[in-house]
Amino acid sequence: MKVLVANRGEIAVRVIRACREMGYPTVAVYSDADRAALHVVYADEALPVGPAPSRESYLRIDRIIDAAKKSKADAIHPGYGFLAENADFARACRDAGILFIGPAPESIDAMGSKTESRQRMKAAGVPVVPGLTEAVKSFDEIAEFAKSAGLPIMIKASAGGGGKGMRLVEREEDLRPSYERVTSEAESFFGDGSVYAEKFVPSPRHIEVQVLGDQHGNVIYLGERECTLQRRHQKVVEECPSPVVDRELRERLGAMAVKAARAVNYYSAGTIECLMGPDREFYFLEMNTRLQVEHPVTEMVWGVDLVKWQLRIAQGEKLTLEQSQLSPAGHAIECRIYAEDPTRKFAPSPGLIRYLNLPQGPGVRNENGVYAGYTVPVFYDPMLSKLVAHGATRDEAIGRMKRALTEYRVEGIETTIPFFTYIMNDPDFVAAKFDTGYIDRLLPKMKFEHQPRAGAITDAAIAAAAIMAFEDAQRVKLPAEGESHWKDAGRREALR
Ligand code: MV4
Repeated sequence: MKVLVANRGEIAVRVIRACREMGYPTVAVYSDADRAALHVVYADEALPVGPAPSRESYLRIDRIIDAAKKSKADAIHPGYGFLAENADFARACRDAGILFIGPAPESIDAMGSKTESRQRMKAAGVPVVPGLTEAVKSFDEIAEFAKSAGLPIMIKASAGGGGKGMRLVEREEDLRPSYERVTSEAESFFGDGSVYAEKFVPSPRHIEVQVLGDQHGNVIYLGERECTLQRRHQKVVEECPSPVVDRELRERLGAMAVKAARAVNYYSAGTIECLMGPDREFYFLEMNTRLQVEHPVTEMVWGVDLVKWQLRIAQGEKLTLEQSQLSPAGHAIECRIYAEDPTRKFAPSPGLIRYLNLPQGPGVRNENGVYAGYTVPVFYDPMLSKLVAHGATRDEAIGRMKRALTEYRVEGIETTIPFFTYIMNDPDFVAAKFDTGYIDRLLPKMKFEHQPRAGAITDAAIAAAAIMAFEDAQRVKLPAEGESHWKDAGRREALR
């Protein structure tokens, strides 16, 4: 089976690695900005798919399918983002006789709408956040819900997800303006202005459950991930297992997730996102019908290669993993290392990576999309790598992460490495005392030690090397006629 990877960066590299381990040749696709990207270097073949903006390249279904036909690829892995949750893309693959390495388009569709997924989950007996399951026809229905359920409520776009198109309403006078705001945002973001409302869950944690299903009706869960630490709805640190989930709760979460996946005939790797209140009540939020960025923490703890399973499942293989045989071992933490400057409100810091030293050693896994000498382009998400630390306990994983962060060196661009060092040393993080407001409360407190301008160390090293080379050239005398270079060198050595 020849696999085209319809993505870039670290996730394309991750998929190419799984393919190579299984003996499948790979085809990379690249935009004009990505000719020299790492995924292009690692794939067996590479084809261009258009200009730098992803709208004109990585998001072009027609060009990706053409590239697959041209390279005679049998299958396409979409990675995450871009076309990964686009049911039309999954259908286009099906129509072209190409295997889509992911779930059926019908499952993607069912989970793509918040109102439809809430209906299906409710019918299947999966707990959803109390609230409406149909988009409202007018503001009056929102007002009516607010009255019966009580404030605060959240107004959310039916087509939304991942934090886009939603608003918290705490006061009655804000109801109408918020409704109008979410409706117009939903219209412009998703081309679908329909909205609904649900009760607000205060101080929640974001806990998600990994599932794996095959095309024969088998579904298993691989525990949960703690993804509460977010900044502007972007995850920052993820861990497996969640420090607040014990075995009994894990089994209940797992049973819920399997039920949810079965309700949409799910196969491949998928994730059930939940909100969990301080009382540990949990509610289905949405399902991500793809491989997730943070999948490595689950892989490290559950000992399962999720990408290889996606490849097997897509070809119709049966899941041979059995729930009763699976258990978590140890603890894993992931930090998303970004080309952003944490001292300048996380402004993107694209540019040339002049020097790179990646952490290694016991319990460390690095999922990297870049290399020394590579220029981080301005066009895409500036994630450089995912640094994962695994240990027997959470404390050991934190210790390893802190150690790995000290080894990590990136010069030429700014990164979020100092931000993670700060988090790993924060007593509340170490005590696992956090909710979704943690990062916002931490940022104003954060002070970074002064660090030399990125690149300054390299500049100094180059200058020092030039001076030494110059001095060396002055010192070395040509040997006298007939004298051996070796003898001369030996004498100089002896004189030192
Ligand atoms: C909520 C909520 C509280 N109550 N829904 C944010 C992302 C999107 N997937 C759902 N989100 C939330 N929905 C109700 N009914 C709080 C959030 C929320 C949040 C959730 C997970 C992780 C970080 C968050 C940050 C702010 C708000």
